[in-house]
Amino acid sequence: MANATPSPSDQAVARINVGMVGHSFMGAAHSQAWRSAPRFFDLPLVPVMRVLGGRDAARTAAAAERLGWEDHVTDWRELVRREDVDLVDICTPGDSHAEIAIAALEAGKHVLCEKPLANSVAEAEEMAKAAAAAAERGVRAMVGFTYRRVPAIALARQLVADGRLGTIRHVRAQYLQDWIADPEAPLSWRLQRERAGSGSLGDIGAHIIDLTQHITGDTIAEVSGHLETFVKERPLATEHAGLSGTASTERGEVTVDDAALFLARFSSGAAGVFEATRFATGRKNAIRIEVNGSLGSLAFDFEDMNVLHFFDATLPDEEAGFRRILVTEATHPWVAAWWPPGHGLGYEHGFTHQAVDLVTAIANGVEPTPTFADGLQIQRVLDAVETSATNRTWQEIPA
Ligand code: SOE
Repeated sequence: MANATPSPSDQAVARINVGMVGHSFMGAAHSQAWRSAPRFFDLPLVPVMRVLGGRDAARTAAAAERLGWEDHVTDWRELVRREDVDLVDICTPGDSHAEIAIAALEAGKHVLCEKPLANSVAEAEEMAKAAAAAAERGVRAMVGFTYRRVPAIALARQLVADGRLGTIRHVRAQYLQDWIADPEAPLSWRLQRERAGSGSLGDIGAHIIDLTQHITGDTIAEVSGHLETFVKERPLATEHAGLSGTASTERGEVTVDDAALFLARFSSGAAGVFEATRFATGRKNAIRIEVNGSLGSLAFDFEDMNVLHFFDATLPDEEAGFRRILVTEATHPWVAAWWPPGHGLGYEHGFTHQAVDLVTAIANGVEPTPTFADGLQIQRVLDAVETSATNRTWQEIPA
């Protein structure tokens, strides 16, 4: 059952047993989150890293040992059925999200699912339906849009919610990487439509869709998209070798976009420009967001993730200017649990905050966000960008 399981050894500390499926890049990031969350935060439920699932027995055993899981299995169905698993954490490619998440929710397990929620709107709809049914039984589901939980992003959202930017006019968002700029970089699963659903669009474009909607509290109503696949064929990847794998001598077709660009109209009337690419040579993980409102602006770049730039247009012209806020004070969200001011957080901390917020929501019996319904809405935006790019027309996002 999904309820917290009291530890036999210490009835005072409520535990939540986690089973995680997948142990590559995201699996490693989530593992460190489950490990560090109870060590830095006072949690109402202490996660126990009970069992790791992976297809290959030897590799899964090695990963379980390295990442700190008590047990390992090769069949996710067994993991989902296990009585000693309360929460299923899905860190697999998108083609298995729907099946695992729905089975887990039906088995009464809470679910954390990596982004994007699914590979299609149809799958995401099924998942959102399963999550809504599970919520009635107190079983919770959340999508892993971790960048929401970077303190500077939370501060940005707060400034907008407090009205410090006034009416939002412009939203500018870029997610820039370069790990496949080399045409000989291997054809990993992230470059295969049947595994990943789409390319830059779903993998990194989904993040900036989520972030801009999260910061502004607004939703994208309409899009006009353009997708580009610059390199149509690549050497096949040998499995399990980092983000892109190592190259084999055989070649295969790239079936996803390399770059995704789109214009967006937000429900409020704000105008958005979005760019997601893995060909921005020299940009490693640059998530750049700028929002301009009638009373001010804010700007963020993940490559300098502890900083938020804020321009307050209500100040006299002689004093106004972008202010560089170091978001490392104990009064900033989540920061008090970590280091003294100025010592900074990194990529992994967003995952820890995600684990903290998820188990806290479960303990408090409230819905964690982003919900599967939020994930479905983002999936609809992704789908609309693809349709728009194919038809060369603006495309509305269905409500
Ligand atoms: C690869 O582009 C990737 O690992 C994404 O899949 C993640 O969501 C992002 O956090 C970093 O880049």
